[in-house]
Amino acid sequence: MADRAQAMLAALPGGAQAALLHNRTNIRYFSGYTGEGLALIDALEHAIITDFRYTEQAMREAPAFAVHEITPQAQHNAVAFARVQAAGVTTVAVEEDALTYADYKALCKAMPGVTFVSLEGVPESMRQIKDADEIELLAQANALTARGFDHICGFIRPGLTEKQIAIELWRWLLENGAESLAFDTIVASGPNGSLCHAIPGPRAVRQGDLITLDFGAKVGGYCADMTRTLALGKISDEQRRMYDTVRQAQQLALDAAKPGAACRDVDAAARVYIDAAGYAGRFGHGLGHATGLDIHEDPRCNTTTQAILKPGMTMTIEPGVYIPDVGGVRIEDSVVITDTGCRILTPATKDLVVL
Ligand SMILES: [Mn+2]
Repeated sequence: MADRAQAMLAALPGGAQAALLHNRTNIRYFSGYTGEGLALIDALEHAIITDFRYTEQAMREAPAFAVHEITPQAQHNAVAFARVQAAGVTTVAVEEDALTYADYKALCKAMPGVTFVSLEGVPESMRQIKDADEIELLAQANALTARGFDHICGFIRPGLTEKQIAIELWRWLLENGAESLAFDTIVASGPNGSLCHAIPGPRAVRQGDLITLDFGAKVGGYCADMTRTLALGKISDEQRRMYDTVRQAQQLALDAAKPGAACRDVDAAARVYIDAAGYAGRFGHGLGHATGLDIHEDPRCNTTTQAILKPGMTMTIEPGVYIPDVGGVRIEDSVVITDTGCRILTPATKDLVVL
């Protein structure tokens, strides 16, 4: 992690000699610290600035960082100003998407004479390429998530509500190694399946439903993301055709996901197929996104991105078809881009599971 801070210092834009971080994910990425506060990284010192509630935690989680505790007289920005002056720093880079306008005004007032420049997404760019340790944690998180899918397939039966199914998934994942869930679980049954981000509700699942489950465990801070749509009892020919279409589209996108590929082309590999199958306009979201410490990271695979896939990126591949009043199908794997293609991190079948 010390290497990461050094690498960021070497890449600071605008002549900045220090980075003052507000984004908690970035602070964790560089230091290991997961609590509230600021991180100030310059050539003299790598520091966490926090309050009494978190001091001990910061010292445990970020052994390579100095920990400075604020006082009633010297709050976060004042402590940062003292450290900046000690280091002889005159230009500080900040994350322009992590500060409110009020934060920025307070910072300028507390640090007179200091010039602030944008960090220009340097941490987020670094975070796009995962190292071996990060990929291992993502693999563990996704393997656990896939086991959760096996469990829930043995649990679902007619009469259970979407919410009961979501609670059981949450319970099982937490009892089996997840530190938390990576995001709010989606359980969308029957006609609710056309809502891409449906909130699990009181609807009881029944024979003839397609049920979409989108969920993920968090392990070591890293977020898994998988989706499967399964069938409860006998489904119609049209539901089956939706499933087969999405499955083939997902495979085409997996085949296209390799280093050097334009994310837009990977999206198109699935989208062209879905459109040609008669579902034009029914796949209304992007194909996928990067995952890491945050569930949604850059790059994205969609119709407008300019991004190019590189080895070490971890992406979701998640096409879907959504038809109001009928339902929906989505199939999602998490993958890591390798030197030659991509490796699926989601060890779960994509044959239609019929319960
Ligand atoms: Mn996703």
